Amino acid sequence: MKRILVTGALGQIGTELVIFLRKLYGENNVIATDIRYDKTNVAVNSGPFEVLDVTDGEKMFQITKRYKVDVVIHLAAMLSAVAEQKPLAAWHLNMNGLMNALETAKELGIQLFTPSSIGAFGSSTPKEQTPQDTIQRPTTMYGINKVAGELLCDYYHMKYGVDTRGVRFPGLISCMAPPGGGTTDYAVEIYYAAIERGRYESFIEKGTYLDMMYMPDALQGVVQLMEADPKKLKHRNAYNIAAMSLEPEVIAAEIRKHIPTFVLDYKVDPARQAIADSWPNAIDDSAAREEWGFHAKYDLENMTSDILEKIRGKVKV
Ligand code: AKB
Repeated sequence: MKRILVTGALGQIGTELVIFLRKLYGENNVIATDIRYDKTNVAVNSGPFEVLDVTDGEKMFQITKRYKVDVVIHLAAMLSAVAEQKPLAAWHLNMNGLMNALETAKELGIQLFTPSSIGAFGSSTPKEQTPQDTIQRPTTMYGINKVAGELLCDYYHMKYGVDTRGVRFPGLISCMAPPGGGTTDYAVEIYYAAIERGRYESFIEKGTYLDMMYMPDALQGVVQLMEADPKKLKHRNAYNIAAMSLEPEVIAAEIRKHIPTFVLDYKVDPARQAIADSWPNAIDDSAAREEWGFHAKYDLENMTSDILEKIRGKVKV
């Protein structure tokens, strides 16, 4: 990757990815874009930034061309819980935004990364060690968008030779920018609540296992996949990647090693619980390991120590 444009750069992944990429490829070689402008966000004030609504295909094309971009990392999307509340808006943003990114990549002959998700699976998918290639009949609008997105990326690669690549992200845990409207957001909130209040009320039910990953592993994965030898990529548009399968009590027990008085309560949100129940417990990421060497470094123990220390440093208790 030489010159990279990131959409949705002020989101949970984008904010950290832009900083990570600027360190690797140079500040001026990473163009951050987002629908909103926030001068306090580090992605805005550490290098080039453009306001971009990804449903505006012409503007996306013009910015990408003007900056002589080699790679688009298309992150702008509506997450699972909000997409269930606003299915038409989700379809509009998630699908038209992706189509614009694909058309831009096709017209300019450049690479495109876009993430899929564990949300691309559904209740009829095997729940344990979910294979790379398996049944994908999601029951959420977000999941339908993700499956359609995986197929569209395959189509643009096969038909037009676009170098499309992607992973199925698990829930991502981080503390630089908050997640917005996802089902796995509880796993971020719990750490803030532990530091700020010493207790948390989970909207996801006890015993609900979902794949999670600490952000540094996700960022490393994006770069590693984009730099991988294309000849080795048999599943280029949506590799399962995994780090840990967690449920609320397991996270709480780990937090108690640092904050022994931490209390976890439950106030389950039926809408988000239904989404979580339709997703796998733990996915198999052997294709990503074999084809491009993915390997998550963080487990629950080292992630928890790291994130608690970071949140302590930024939150006034
Ligand atoms: C969500 O919960 O919607 C996302 C995801 C797993 O794709 N974090």
